Amino acid sequence: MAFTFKNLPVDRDDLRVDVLTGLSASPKSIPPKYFYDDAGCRLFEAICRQPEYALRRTEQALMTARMPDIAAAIGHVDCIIEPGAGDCAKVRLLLDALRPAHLAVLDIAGAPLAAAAEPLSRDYPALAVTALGMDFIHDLEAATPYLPAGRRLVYYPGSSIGNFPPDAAAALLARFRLLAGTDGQLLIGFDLKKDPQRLHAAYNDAAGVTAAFNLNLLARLNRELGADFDLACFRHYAFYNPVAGRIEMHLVSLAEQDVMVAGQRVHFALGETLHTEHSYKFRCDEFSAIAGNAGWQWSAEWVQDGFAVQLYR
Ligand code: AVJ
Repeated sequence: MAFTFKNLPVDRDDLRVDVLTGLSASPKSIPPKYFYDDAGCRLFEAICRQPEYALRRTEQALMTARMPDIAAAIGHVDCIIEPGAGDCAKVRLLLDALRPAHLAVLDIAGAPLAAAAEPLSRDYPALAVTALGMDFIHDLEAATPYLPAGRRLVYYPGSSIGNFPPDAAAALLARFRLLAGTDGQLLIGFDLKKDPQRLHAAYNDAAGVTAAFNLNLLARLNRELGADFDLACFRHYAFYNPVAGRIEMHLVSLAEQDVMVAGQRVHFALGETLHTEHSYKFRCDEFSAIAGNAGWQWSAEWVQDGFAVQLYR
């Protein structure tokens, strides 16, 4: 039925500025959100099919198996809001169970989001769908004029929250309260701490798909910023850091080399790392402490095979 798409202005030259800033820092780093160009999105889907990477499959299995209970705990909602909705596949289970009148999906990649969200308004004829192409990490407030009144549920699945260090995660969850409004709830999925060998294997799959995903970041910079990274001169290196409670992904320089990026010369020493991602793993109590700092009150949780979904008010 009703479908609305708005591309809200992103008032920053994100990729160029963020990459040049990250490459001039020490240690060098690039924010993980830049993994997800078209090739990166396809590679991430391929990661989710690898036997070692169970995160997506486990969350789907949990949501399917426990949905009656989850829906009962949530109760009636008028609007579901999903930041970072991407292909809009995950929210369907919730739409089936909760039958809200309104769905708002937000993503930095506006055009693919609109393409994924439009079919939802056909498949759910009573549902009003609003797709907002926007940078919800830096400018969440821009979404509020497009959200209907009533009881809202913010849905943040997939352990995306694991990309943020605990302080930044708490800050983002605090901003989600703006989306939820008064009386709102938050349903969030995250990966649990588990056997470090299992974690290690999940980010070092035998087929090399995670390595290709990591290296695609350099290919993207070659394509979009006219950079000249030689992908054979960097090694995918991912490991679980149990002190920090996170997977760290790096691209380690195999030689001393200079690379041109957006017209600037960037020097890499032999063995120097370009840090590309943190993927934090939590215990349930650790996560509820973070959400508690953000002003959310724990109300229920579901755990299955090393993955957790928690509900907050
Ligand atoms: C999309 C952030 C949940 O951290 O597991 C997968 C991204 N990186 N393999 C994760 C990712 C390497 C993924 N998240």
